[in-house]
Amino acid sequence: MKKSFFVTTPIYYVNDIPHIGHAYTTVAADVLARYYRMEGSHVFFLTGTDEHGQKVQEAAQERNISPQEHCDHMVGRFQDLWKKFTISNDDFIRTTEERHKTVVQKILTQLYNKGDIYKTSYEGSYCVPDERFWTEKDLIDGCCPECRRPVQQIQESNYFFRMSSYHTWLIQYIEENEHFILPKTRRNEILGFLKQPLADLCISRPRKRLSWGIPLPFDSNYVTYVWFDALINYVSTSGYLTDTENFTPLWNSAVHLIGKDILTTHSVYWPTMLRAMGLAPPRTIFAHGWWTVEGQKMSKSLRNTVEPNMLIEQYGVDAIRFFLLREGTFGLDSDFSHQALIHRINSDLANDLGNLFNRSLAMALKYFAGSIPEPSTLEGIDEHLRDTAVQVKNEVDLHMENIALHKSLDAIWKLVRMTNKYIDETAPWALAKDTRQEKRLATVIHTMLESLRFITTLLFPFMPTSAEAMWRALGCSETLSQHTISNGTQWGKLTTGTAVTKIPPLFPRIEG
Ligand code: ME8
Repeated sequence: MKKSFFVTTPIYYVNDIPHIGHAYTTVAADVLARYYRMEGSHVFFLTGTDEHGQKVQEAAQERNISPQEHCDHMVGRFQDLWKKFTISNDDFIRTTEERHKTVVQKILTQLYNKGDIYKTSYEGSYCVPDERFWTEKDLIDGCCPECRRPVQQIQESNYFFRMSSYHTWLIQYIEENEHFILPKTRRNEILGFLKQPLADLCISRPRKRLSWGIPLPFDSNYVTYVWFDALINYVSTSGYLTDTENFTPLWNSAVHLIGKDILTTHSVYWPTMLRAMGLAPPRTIFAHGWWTVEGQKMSKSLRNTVEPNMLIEQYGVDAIRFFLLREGTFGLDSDFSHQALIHRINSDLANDLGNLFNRSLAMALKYFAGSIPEPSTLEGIDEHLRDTAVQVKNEVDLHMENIALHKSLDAIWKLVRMTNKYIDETAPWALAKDTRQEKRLATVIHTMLESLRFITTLLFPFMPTSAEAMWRALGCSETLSQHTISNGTQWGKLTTGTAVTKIPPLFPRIEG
């Protein structure tokens, strides 16, 4: 049976328009999904939108339309952008869909009947924009610790989830499962957080205050708290309660990619909810870092949000996908600037990769009329390049396993640079001047094209459109997406005699 791989992004709020932060997580998930598909796994890649809650209700009111109309309008921005980014998601969940709401209500009923949900009266400081209660000690200067806006004193009856009863279990689970929360710093952060007492979680909102939510099946005066609704998307889409045979292996392989802003909800609320439901936690929660823009927080009020559609138009989709994952360390914060983007494109893509590709094809065309020549015995320098290519493939596998996406790109670039160096050192232009060196020239050209085939295969998850174009230009059969990684990275698979074709530069230099 095929191995399973289930990867998710957060489901994004529809009240915001997508920016590079959202694109970052989604592209990263796409890279993992494409890699595991190529590796031969059964992949389920899920993204979507979070459509309930106060902010959506208010935004719809402002526009004088119904919340559903507002969501229907906004969801297209995400779906269109993911198409432009060549995102290969297998499903797209909207929390307003029936298939989701049914599962949320079933889970609520199950936990209520089990005694894990109870009603009580509660008084506390409430942050309206964040839809969250805070205790007095959480507040900073009397304001919400997250958004720093003033809180309101509210008293009301609500339903609570007995999160506190899973406190000890959660600590033990995190301690015993090193790869559950990654990177390690985030794991330590959560273990630190769990040293404090863990309160029960308020999971309802009175309908008179918030009507745009999923009604509690056992009390129609209330709707579900948006996080209790949203987190369930990960199981409502993957067969929980509907298709156990499919669900179980998928769930055991689940990786949630998230930003560090939603670490607590994912690594405290979610596993305790799952435990109450009788399910194991996902395999891994990976919280990546935060993008700033020219050193500043991205925000609507600063008018500095980076609009991905414009970037794609200006620089090309693969350049942006590449930049997002190459610029920083996956897991730490990164900074966006046009200058940094242009620098990356010019140095890594135009100079290193583009140049390598163009000059290799040009030489195959010039010296062998574009027909891949037959190699003879490899010399030390050829073997060294071959061994590096194989080693790089193994490194990429390891880094993908650890979700160290930047390290995979580092490894691939090691091979790009090594191949450029190989060409400089073997100097095919000099060999071409000496007819006695014809066999050697054939071996050198064959070896560099073989290395390019490796590079192209390994690049596919990151830059699918460019990799496909490179694959075709190398005269390889079918499309790259029809090949497995092991097939594309087997040295010696390049077919002698097939024709390479010259293509326009994939990554033109950007001036200015
Ligand atoms: O939190 N840098 O949705 P959201 C990096 N609906 N990543 C960023 C970013 C930035 N500056 N800004 C946003 C929600 N992100 C909930 C999630 S999941 C069950 C419910 C990315 O629209 C990052 O992945 O606010 C972050 O976690 C997510 O967008 C927040 O998206």
